[in-house]
Amino acid sequence: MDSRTIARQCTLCEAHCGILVTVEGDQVARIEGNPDDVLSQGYICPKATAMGGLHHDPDRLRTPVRRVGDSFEPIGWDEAFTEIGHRLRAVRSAHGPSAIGMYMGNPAAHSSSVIYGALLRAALLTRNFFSASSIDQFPQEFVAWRMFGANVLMPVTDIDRTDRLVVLGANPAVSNGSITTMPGAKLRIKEVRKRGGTVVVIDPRRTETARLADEHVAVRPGGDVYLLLAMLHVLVTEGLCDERAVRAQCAGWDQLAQLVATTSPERMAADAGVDADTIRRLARDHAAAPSAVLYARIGVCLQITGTLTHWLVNTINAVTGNLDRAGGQMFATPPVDAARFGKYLPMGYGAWTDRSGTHKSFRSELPVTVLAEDILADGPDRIRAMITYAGNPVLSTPQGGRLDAALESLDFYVAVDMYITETTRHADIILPPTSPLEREEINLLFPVFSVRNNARFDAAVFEPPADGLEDWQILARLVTELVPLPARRFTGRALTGVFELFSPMRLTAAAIAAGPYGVLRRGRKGLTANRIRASVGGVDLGPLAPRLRELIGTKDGLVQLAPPDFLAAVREVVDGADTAMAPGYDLQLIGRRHLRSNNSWLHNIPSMMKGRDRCTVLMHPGDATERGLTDGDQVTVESTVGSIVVPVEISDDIRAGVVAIPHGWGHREPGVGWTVAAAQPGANVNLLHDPARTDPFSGAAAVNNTWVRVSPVAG
Ligand SMILES: Nc1nc2c(c(=O)[nH]1)N[C@H]1C(S)=C(S)[C@@H](COP(=O)(O)OP(=O)(O)OC[C@H]3O[C@@H](n4cnc5c(=O)[nH]c(N)nc54)[C@H](O)[C@@H]3O)O[C@H]1N2
Ligand SMILES: Nc1nc2c(c(=O)[nH]1)N[C@H]1C(S)=C(S)[C@@H](COP(=O)(O)OP(=O)(O)OC[C@H]3O[C@@H](n4cnc5c(=O)[nH]c(N)nc54)[C@H](O)[C@@H]3O)O[C@H]1N2
Ligand code: SF4
Ligand SMILES: [Mo]
Repeated sequence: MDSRTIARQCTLCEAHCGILVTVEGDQVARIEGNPDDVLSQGYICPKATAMGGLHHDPDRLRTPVRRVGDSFEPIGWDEAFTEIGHRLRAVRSAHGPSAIGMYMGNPAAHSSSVIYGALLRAALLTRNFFSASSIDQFPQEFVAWRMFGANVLMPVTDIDRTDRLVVLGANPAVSNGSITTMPGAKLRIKEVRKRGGTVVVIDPRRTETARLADEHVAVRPGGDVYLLLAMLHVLVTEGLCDERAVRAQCAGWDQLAQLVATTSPERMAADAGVDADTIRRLARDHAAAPSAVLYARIGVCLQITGTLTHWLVNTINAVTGNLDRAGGQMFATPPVDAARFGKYLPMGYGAWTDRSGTHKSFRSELPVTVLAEDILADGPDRIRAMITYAGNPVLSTPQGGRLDAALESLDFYVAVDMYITETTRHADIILPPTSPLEREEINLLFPVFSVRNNARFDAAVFEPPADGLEDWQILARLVTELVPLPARRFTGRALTGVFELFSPMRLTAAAIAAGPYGVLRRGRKGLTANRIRASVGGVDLGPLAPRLRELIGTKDGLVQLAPPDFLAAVREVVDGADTAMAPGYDLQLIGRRHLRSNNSWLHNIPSMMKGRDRCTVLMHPGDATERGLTDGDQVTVESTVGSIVVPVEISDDIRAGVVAIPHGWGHREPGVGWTVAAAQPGANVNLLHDPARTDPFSGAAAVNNTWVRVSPVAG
């Protein structure tokens, strides 16, 4: 049998590890790490093989399908687009552009088709745009915008050169890093210690990352804001800040110093759940290290204090002189330099609100937690039609369990997805893109957040089927269908022709040529898409270099350490009671991720489902004994808004008083859609999270730190 090996990347998570895909006949025979990859150097995690599983999955849709009752039947592309155009235009002309809502999910960011996602969004002219960003990095973008003047300026953790890595609410040993592309994070963490550096993990659970660290600090869920305020108190009052860096880079020092004058470790210790001596030591060590970096992610981002915590994280890095220097927080110089233009991008903050008037738009979108209500609540301005693209919000977002009913109540719903999922099963029509192994591209986004500057090519492993469409082609056709008749009769075909000329690959090639390494700037030696295509494993573009001055978009060109509304909110948090606490609920629920799982959508790949049940509630032995529970018992986990049943998993890795349940589970009974996942469905933890609990600045869902109670299942 003929056998061939193709180099590309695994596009399942932000690490984008280089892989070598060996194909025998028309089957993926093997997927291995590419030792020549300039960023991942041969590392892959167990999920990489799922790229093959996805491609061959019999449940993956290969043609558009139309819903008939509770099942789906295949239809042709032209028939599908004609019907979609007709239905969407009807909704828009009767109720206006905002009657069509759109949700864009996480995998959209992992292909360059995302350019066309943005185009479709613009063509819709809707105020009701939602994305996975509001259940992910929104607080970090908000902070980047307020501190550095552009939302894309979320700093990268320079893990490969730091002397002290302090990880807060992230588990890169499993997740392989996020808003810092660091494939093989585990090895990089080990390297910090090998070269004499220190690694500290601050997390209510002794995670896989904590096991690699010098020290684990089991903070109370939601305690980080107090911990960081107390660290700042020590840095300021003990004169440990890097005054030169502060003077050169920052504004707001006096207000900041005044704010933290009262947040001593002794005062903050109880709320942080960390003793005062430990906090003092953490602050002193951060200042004393030649370079040090606080790296924070989902565990502190998806909290009601998400914005405040990330502001304090960046502030501590900045005042200790660790912003924009090797070993601290830095900004990459990617081949397409999106960060340089970030400051010109309007954020549309508060340009409109959700229907209840509670949430402001941020970067012209609304938080996804309001989606169900904005469809269901009666009124002329409700959402009547939806487009979802690469998202599964029924499982991934807290909606009080109402999104199923909401999606079912729509006049029309079209999904761009390769599976019938808990979400897309409500669609009238599902449009499946070709498989990731059938597309070629150069990813634009993740080099913006990579630990080393690079450019890498994704080769197509298989020819796409003759009648297959990539995501961008589907999205382009949707844009075309939105053009009003009769104009469309003339422009429809012409537009499709124009879009074909501007494929993401062509646009990327042009942007690279014009970018910081491109031929237009550097002449014949400059970077081209063809050169990237020809380098198996990509082109290394060197270590990150300081560039804050060039990128910063604040009015005075300085890092804003003390936005007045942040200061006011901190005062409230410090003086107020814990608003999360609910009488009768005695455990704090947080999330966790597993190495063989990726949000909601790898549970249909048999190789990812081996081993014991993973959708369990992790509980401290003391808490289990108190409730008379033994390992594996089925328990009911209840919050003020919902309840689910899962098995208990007892472990002293988790702080007493805290429980952890992974998200992305709660699959359907066998029927249409995912057959493998249906055999081990798990339960949907997002039914426990209150959609009303959000970060008040960015609107991001606060899915960490929900008060729950756990009891044995009766009988
Ligand atoms: N409780 C809790 N909830 C969470 C989180 C948490 O920590 N705790 N984490 C949140 C985070 S960080 C994220 S990013 C979100 C994710 O939230 P979502 O993006 O809404 O959900 P996913 O599970 O990633 O679903 C992705 C969907 O895209 C489809 N898909 C995959 N690849 C492609 C492709 O190339 N093209 C198209 N068209 N479709 C594709 C899959 O079939 C699947 O249906 O979940 C969030 N939800
Ligand atoms: N294997 C795998 N990898 C993934 C994904 C996946 O689903 N599976 N998803 C991908 C996506 S979309 C993303 S965004 C990234 C996310 O990447 P990470 O942020 O690294 O992912 P998590 O594992 O959710 O880590 C959050 C950590 O925060 C801790 N935590 C919870 N509450 C608190 C708190 O109050 N304070 C502190 N200090 N810690 C807290 C949790 O115990 C957990 O260890 O991972 C990506 N990589
Ligand atoms: S860490 Fe795993 S899932 Fe993420 S890109 Fe690498 S191989 Fe793929
Ligand atoms: Mo995410």
